[in-house]
Order: sequence, then structure tokens, then C-alpha cells
Amino acid sequence: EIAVEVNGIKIAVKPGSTLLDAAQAVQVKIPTLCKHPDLVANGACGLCIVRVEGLHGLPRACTTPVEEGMRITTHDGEITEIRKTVLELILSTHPNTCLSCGRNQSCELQTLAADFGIREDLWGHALSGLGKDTSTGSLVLDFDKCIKCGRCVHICQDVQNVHALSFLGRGMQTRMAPAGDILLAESPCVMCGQCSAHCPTGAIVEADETATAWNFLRGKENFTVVQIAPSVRVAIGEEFGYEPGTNLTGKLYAALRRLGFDAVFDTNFSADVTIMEEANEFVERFKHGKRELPLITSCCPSWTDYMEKLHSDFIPNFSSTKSPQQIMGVLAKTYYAQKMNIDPAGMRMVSIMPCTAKKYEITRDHEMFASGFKDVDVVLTTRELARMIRQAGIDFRHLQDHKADSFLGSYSGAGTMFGTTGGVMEAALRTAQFILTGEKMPKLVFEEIRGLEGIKETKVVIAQEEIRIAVAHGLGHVGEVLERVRRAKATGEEPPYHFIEVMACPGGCIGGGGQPYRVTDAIRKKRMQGLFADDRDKAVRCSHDNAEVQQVYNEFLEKPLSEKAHRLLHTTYHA
Ligand code: HC1
Ligand code: SF4
Repeated sequence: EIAVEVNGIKIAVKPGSTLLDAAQAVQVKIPTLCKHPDLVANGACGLCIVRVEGLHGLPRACTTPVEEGMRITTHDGEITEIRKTVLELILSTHPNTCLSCGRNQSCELQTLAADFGIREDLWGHALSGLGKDTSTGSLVLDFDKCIKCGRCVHICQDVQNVHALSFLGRGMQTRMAPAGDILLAESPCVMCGQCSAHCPTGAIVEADETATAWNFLRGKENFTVVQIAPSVRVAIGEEFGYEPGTNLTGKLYAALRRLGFDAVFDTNFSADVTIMEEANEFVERFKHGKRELPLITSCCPSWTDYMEKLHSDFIPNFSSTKSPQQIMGVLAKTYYAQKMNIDPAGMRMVSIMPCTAKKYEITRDHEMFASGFKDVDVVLTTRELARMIRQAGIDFRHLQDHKADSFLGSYSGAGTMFGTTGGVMEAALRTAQFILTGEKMPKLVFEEIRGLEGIKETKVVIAQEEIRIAVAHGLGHVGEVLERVRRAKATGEEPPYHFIEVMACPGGCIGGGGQPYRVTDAIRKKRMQGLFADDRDKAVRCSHDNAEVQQVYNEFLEKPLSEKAHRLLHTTYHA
């Protein structure tokens, strides 16, 4: 431990801590726009300057390590004046369009401008005039609002290993842009939205499609239905003052009915259907030698896009089962429509997702029109739904819990776990062991694949056979897992894994690019615990025990992997 003094308060901190960490340890917040807990500090913004006794100049707290006996001053009149000037200079090249900005009231620059009492343009006002990039349809880049903090570039390169964004130019001319100065849609971008989740300003936001949803709801001739993804329920509360991880499923259903949806479905239900198909796919491959192992999960659209762009040799390993979002879309416009005698041509499916890539998934292939219509009409992120709830004047905190609609609304504990890293695998293992042994496993929980470790591994023995598992989340961790598989293939060894789960975002969907802002690992853990608690409290914890799922198969789909199931619930991948 290293002894230092912060503003006269003595404290011992771990070696390797920065001055920023030391200040945090005594409840002092030093302002910064470039440092994010997920990222290595780069000192780009210059706001975190502090004074250290005996040191010349003002070092940056985020990049300066503590040394024994340091006496640090984090705030005084001069430091505050310099920070204010830094902010004024940033604002001199930033549009004054807070009122119409996607980050109004959640922007870190706006908050600091308010805290520092900035009242006038002392340094003039000049914008880059570079305009916007809306090419992906999922994300909007607004170059004028970029403050060159580098968070998006670092998350995209260092954490996601995608390298869609980079810095162009030098010195004063430096700017963030898709590498090669092309459109984002032409870049390797996989629409994960981690750049937008980490951007401190409105320079990268989701494409706002709330107007489309309002139009559907307004159209009297429409039958407008909605589905909510697993991880939305434990994160949306952050928009309404709840602790991260609070499970608000009942209030969400109630809010969606108040918004005017004609039926409220739960993606957790279709996650159970995904498991029925995917676990059977696994058993076919594992037990009957049909097609290649390892089987790799495919419900994350950023991951499938990444695989198709960069690892297409793994196409044969991908599960052909569609994501729960798409399965819900097609079942609503076929099974549900027939049962309820509703014309699917007038049905509109809105889907509430923690994810920006889900906006892309709904048109990624003609197979996403399997009902004969667009299976899912529009995707809103958790943040967009929170906005609609506020626009509608709904007092979310005081809503009475509601239930979802039946046929496509009930879910098992397995379905809800989809929203966290490791959850799809745990759900699949529960059902795979049932198919392989006919018995329920004594153990439902697989601790080894829970938590935020980037790559998690375990071995599970089912019917005297060992199944080797890997779980990766955050695209930067995927390469290593795939390389292990490739190496074994090249040398003719047994595959190191039989089954691999991948989620593009750190933490899985609970950490999705469309979730409430300011996520950290501590928040990811709480959201994750919220889903595990939902599973623990469910009477039905396996997808195959979900009575509504059994009913869909009996009345409509026949059995997992039937010809009809293949036609409606499966898809293909292309390099
Ligand atoms: Fe996900 Fe999924 S879990 S991909 O992470 O398989 O987005 O929450 O809805 O489709 O169910 C996201 C979450 C979500 C799908 C499911
Ligand atoms: Fe990179 Fe993801 Fe942002 Fe695309 S969406 S630029 S892949 S961080």
C-alpha cells in the first residue's frame, strides 16, 4: 500500500493506482471527459489536472500514478479557473444545440458546463461542418459534436477489436471518423453501439425511431404488438431512479399497455423457443455426429455480423436458430395471428431491445420476412422506450404491475437468463441434459460460466459424456477462443470445445449499446444479479417445462427442428 494525502486527508492506496483513484477513495470527484472505467486512461481532455506538492506544473490525475508521500490538491481557485477555460475551449467548437440533441440531460459536457457556470462564448464559435453519418440506420455519428476524447475509438479498437472507428489527421486537425474516412456502413462496424454507450456527448447516438412507434400506435387500423428483451427489465429502472438490477417486468408490461399496445409479449418466451431449437441442434451434432462441432450461438446480431465479416470459416459451426427477437416476430404474425383471427398484414411488431444492432437484424436477410411480412417492424432501445414513457406522462414508479399476454408471454428462468453473458449456455445446458438423459439435472446453476471474466470455460458431464464449454463476451475476447478451435482443427485434435456462447457486448445484453448510459462493471454486475434472481425465483426454470412453449409445438410447430420449425425459425449465414 502507498500512503498519500488528498486535500489534507491521509489515505493508503494500492500500488499502480492513479491520482484519480486516490481522490475517488476519499469521495472526491475530479472532472474528466475522456476517462471511462472500462478504458485505459489517455489524458486527452485535460480536465483532470491537479496540484502535487513539490512537482512542477499540473499533472493529469488519470494518467499519473501515486507515489509514496505525495500531497495532492484536487480543487482550488486556480485549478477551477483552468478547468473552466478547458471547457470553454471545447465548447468553442461544439454546437449549442442542447435542446435538440439526443443526449440532452444525459450529456457529460452539458453537465460540466452547467456545474462550471459557463455563460458566454469567450473564444468565438467555429464548427467543423462535417455533418452526420446516418448510413448504418442503427447509429448516427454527428461529427460536430465530437470532442475528441477518444472513448469511442478505444472501445471499438481495444475492447471490441473491430477498428471501425479511428483518429484521422494530426494535432488540431485530429478527428474521430470511420477508419479510411468512409461511411460507417462501409466500415467493419457491427453496430454493437458500444461507441454510443461510451460517448460523453451526442456525437454517437442510436437512430431514434420513437416516431415510427408512435405512428403505429396512432394508426387505428393497426394491431400493434410489442416484445421486451430479457435485459431491458433490469436496466430501464436506472432511467426512473431505481437501483441498477431492479427487476421491473410488471411495471414495464403496465407501461406498454398505457402506451397503447394491443398485446404485450415477452422475448423471454421466444428465448425459450430458441433454446428448444438450439439444444436439439446441439444434441444432433454431439450425439449423432450431424454437422460440425463446436456449435456456436448466434442470437447476438453484432456477433453474427462480425463472424461473417472476419471469421467466416466458422459459418458451418453457427447455430441456424434465429434469435428470440426474430422468433417472436414470426410467431406473432403466424401462430398468434391465426389463433386470434387477426390479419397479419395489419400487425405491427415493435421490439424493445438493449441493443442498437437489433435495429439492423430485422432486415439482415429475406429470412427475417418468414411470416410473409416484415416479422419485426421496428426496434427501440431501452433508452428510446424510457423517452416514450416520459413523453406519455406515465408515472412509471407508481404503476401497478401487469401481466403479459398469454400464448407468447410466459417464460422460464432459462429464458430470462439470456440477457447476461453465460445465460444462453446455462439455459441450453438445462434442456440439452433433459434431451440426452430424460431427467432433470440435479444442478441447474453453472457457477463457472457466471460473472464478468472475458472468457469462461467449464466441463459438464451429461449421460457419462464430457461436454466442453466456452463462453466469451466483448468481441475482443472472441478471437482467442476461435484460434484455439482452429489450431485443434489444423492438427487433427479433438475440438477444445463442443459448445461456445458469444455475446458482442461486455457483460452480454445487460451491457448492450442501447442501455441506460454510464455503465460500469459494478452496474453490469447488479443488472446480471437481477436476471439471476428472476431465474432463481421462477417455479419453471427450464425452457422445455414452459407450458406455453409446449403448446406452440403441439398446436403449430410440431416438434423442434421440424420442417415447419426450419422454415420459420431458422436462418443462414453468408460471408
Ligand atoms: Fe439479447 Fe436475445 S438475449 S440477444 O442479448 O438472444 O438484444 O436482452 O433480446 O433476440 O432473448 C438483446 C437481451 C435479446 C434476442 C433474447
Ligand atoms: Fe465500433 Fe461497435 Fe461503434 Fe461500430 S457500433 S463503430 S463496431 S463500437
